[in-house]
Amino acid sequence: MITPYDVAKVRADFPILHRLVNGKPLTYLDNANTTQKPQSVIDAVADLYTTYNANIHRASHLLGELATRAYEEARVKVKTFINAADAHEIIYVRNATEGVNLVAQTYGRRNIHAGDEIIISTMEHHANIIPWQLLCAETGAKLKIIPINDAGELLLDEYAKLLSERTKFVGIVHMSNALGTVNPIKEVIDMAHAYGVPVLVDAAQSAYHMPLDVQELDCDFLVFSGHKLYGPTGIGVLYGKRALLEEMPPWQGGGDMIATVTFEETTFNDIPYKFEAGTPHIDGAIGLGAAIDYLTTLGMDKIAAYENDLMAYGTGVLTEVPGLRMIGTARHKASVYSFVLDGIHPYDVGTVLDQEGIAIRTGQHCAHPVLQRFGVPATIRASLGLYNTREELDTLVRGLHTAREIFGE
Ligand code: 7TS
Repeated sequence: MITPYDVAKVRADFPILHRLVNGKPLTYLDNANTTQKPQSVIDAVADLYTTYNANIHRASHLLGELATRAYEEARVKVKTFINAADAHEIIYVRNATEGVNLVAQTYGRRNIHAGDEIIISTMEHHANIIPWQLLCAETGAKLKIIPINDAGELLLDEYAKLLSERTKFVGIVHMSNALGTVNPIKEVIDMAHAYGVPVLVDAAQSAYHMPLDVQELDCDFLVFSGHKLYGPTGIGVLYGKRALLEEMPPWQGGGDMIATVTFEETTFNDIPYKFEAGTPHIDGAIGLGAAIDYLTTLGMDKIAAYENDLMAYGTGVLTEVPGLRMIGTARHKASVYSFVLDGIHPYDVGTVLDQEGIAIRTGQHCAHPVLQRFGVPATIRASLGLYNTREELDTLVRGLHTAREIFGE
């Protein structure tokens, strides 16, 4: 058993983990959906409202200065967290979804035209499908889909065949929320770059499980959500290479995103502010900064090592449950178990587990096409966070046995 950090101590940092659910200790295994928050994140948000709340970038008083500083310091923390070259390449958005939509509506509208092709994969979350479908409907561009094998791995040979001079964009998920597959993202990016095609990485799932380095990956855009990264909801990040962001037109208009305004002509602010119209999610950004501090102190490499060990343990004990079929068995997988139980509807399993205080997600995980690929209408999904334990996975297995006793033949 690998113990890169003291998980009992870590669990003490998360107040919600100590509550009861339906009279049972909470077993929180719905981290792919959203993660729980350490006290330091809760305190950072409370501290803003208790001691220095003000609007940013515009107030001529001390509180405004303090709030602006905290908001911008958080941006630098994000920059360091993903190793961006420059904090100006970090744009605050609401979530990963908004990051993809921003790129589709600005970069996409300007550069993608009728007859052009956009490549995504079978295992995308809807957040990296629908924005491109909308763009295609508007421009006459076409969506091309990288197929996957029965284990839930990308078929890179097929991807190579899809790439051509017609390809104008590639959007790819780093880690699948429905299967747990971790894609060979560097290879995907390099293959696109060989055609001069920019790549957006959907890191919504990977960002909180493994170290990320956008310079090493050489991705052109990358998105993730604060709420999955042990931070607040309503804040997310779009990373973009400076040269691309500078060329992109603004998305939303309003305060803070302009340099000069007359009724005849408006000039726009520099990046990242050009893309941050209106009063932003100040407490969200500050909370995200605190979450990044928490993760950095623990160490993303240690978190990855701990979760990989836990993942292997869980795969072992789950495989022993009679009638359990794992959906997604990629060689490189992280922190997600998606499965079905023979003859029992996933929803019924979810209900039994909830009675046991076990939080998981059942359904299609906002990734309908990949479930269609596996021919299942829904799965039961348990997903790990940095605070989960082997005991909790044993609890899950006991809950599955209970579900089989109640609903099984
Ligand atoms: N991309 C991936 C791979 C995701 O897993 C999610 C959310 C998103 C994008 C969108 O994130 P949002 O914060 O903008 O909503 N995934 C899930 C999930 O698996 N269960 O609930 C949300």
